[in-house]
Amino acid sequence: MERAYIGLGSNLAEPAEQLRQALASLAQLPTTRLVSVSSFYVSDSLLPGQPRYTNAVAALDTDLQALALLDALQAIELGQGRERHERWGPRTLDLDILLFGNQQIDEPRLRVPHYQMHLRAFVLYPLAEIAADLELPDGRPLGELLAACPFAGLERLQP
Ligand code: ROI
Repeated sequence: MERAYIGLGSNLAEPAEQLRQALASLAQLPTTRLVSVSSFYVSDSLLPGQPRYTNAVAALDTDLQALALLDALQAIELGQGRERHERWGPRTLDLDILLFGNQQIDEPRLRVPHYQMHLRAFVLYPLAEIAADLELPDGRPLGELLAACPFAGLERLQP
């Protein structure tokens, strides 16, 4: 069994509702337990001209292999109307495997840890809420990444 951390994001069609639906689907995954969920956070898109994103992070304990989990996450995205037009385009739902235990995965379909998580306040701050003492597989403490990534621009929603 591995502890996986999933980044959730949406900037279309009632983003907070999209996240709630996605969390309900994560809780139903086979051989998987939804362990904890961060608050929801709103922030501007990293790309100008897009609606603002709502983001959160969830912790799962799962017996699925990483690629099977990726398949399951993509099925949830599609089930919630995700359409892939342009890369980094607006989306109803984005589910990213941020961390998968201590595994470092480098495959065409999946890189873990997520290659930009250390730069993204909308990933690091919700992650810290549910896993303050986390270390990345390379040994870097989450607190060190947070110290280099200002909270500025994140708005934490009341649960
Ligand atoms: N910006 C924010 N704030 N949140 C996201 O989830 C997000 N996802 C993206 C891009 C377009 C890079 N910007 C984002 O894919």
